[in-house]
Amino acid sequence: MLRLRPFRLETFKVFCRHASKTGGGKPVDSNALAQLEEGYKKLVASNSKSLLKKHLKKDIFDNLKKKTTPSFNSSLLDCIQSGLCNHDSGVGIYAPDAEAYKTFADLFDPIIEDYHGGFKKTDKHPESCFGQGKDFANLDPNNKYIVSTRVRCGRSVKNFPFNPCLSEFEYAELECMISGALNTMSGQYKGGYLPLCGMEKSVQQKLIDEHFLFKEGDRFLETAGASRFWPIGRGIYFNEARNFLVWVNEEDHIRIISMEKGGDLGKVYDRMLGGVEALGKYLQFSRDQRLGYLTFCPTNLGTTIRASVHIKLPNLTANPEEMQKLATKYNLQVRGTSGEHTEAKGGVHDISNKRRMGLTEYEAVKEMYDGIRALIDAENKVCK
Ligand code: ADP
Ligand code: DAR
Repeated sequence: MLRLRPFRLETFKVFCRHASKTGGGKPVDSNALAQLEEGYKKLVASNSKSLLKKHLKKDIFDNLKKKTTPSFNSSLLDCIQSGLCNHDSGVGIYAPDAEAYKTFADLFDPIIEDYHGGFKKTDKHPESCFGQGKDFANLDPNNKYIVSTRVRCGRSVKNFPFNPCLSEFEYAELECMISGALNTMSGQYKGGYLPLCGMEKSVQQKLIDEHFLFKEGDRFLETAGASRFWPIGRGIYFNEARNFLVWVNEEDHIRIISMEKGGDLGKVYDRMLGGVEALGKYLQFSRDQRLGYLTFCPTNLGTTIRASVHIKLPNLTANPEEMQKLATKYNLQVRGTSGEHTEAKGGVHDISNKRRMGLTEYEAVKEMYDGIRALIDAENKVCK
């Protein structure tokens, strides 16, 4: 049974004011068009390796540059300004609202196909099939390689646009709805919500350094318009054991995270699944028939699951070509110790499944499981 917050007339009035202000179908203004043309010219001339540069061909650019989404008036500039400003983007595009995936499908579809290993515009993401933790043995029972294991998924709350289209009030409204649902959690999930507003800077930095809390001032998100009114509406939920966390309104409305020391992937995964189920009793999540669960970034669509290990593989690290060859073979993403766009510190890499669409939740976690086992086997072979 879904228990929504009591209807609040002022919420509805603000929503109408916001929607009327941003009602779709308005032509793109000349200033935005000029920015778009200028930014596109610079991108084409750059040595960017982003998927945006790879797939935004001139004919697609010309066909899309004057389009806007029907409900929130999001433009092509709103979608790609992060990639135009940051030529070192890996992807370079976000959806300001769910309709953008359809309005700008000619650009999103080839980028989705490229990133998610061949998910074509005619493909349909499968229905959810989560499997369960006992399907996955401990990846490192002797604690030789794996420092910690983390599994996360993202969820967007129905009837709210993504970050760049949220009003200040809607950030607060979402935070209220999500933290309200979190504060009903019991058993191993019982804990407390910490808004970023009012959080001591030293506490915030410690949580970031411990890899619990998201970083601040991400230039990719800032230039995508996802950091407006910061830190209003943003925060983190912890359970008492601090192995279940929820990020509120960072990149997505909700990131549901389970993590702990060691390699017990099954236990970490089960804990995340229980959290998703508990929150789903109070909140309605946005799910598209074809794209699966909807998120702000196209790299997170579908299952939205990233299963990762912080792992030390000194021999493979000394042989990066071999490491990358295996990562490619098993659809793994090798990142630095603090996640994307960071370097490995102390030989610790963050290695996770790369693709999230065109496979079930169980298959996405299995792909990471098989890949990490293959990396550990290779580490042993290289060492002998
Ligand atoms: P996401 O990985 O959810 O897409 P980010 O890359 O922005 O989000 O940040 C992930 C955070 O979680 C980073 O601080 C990263 O160091 C941390 N992290 C990722 N995997 C693990 C892990 N297995 N153990 C501990 N921390 C992790
Ligand atoms: N930083 C952007 C997005 C990459 C995917 N990571 C997300 N969504 N957190 C880039 O294009 O590099």
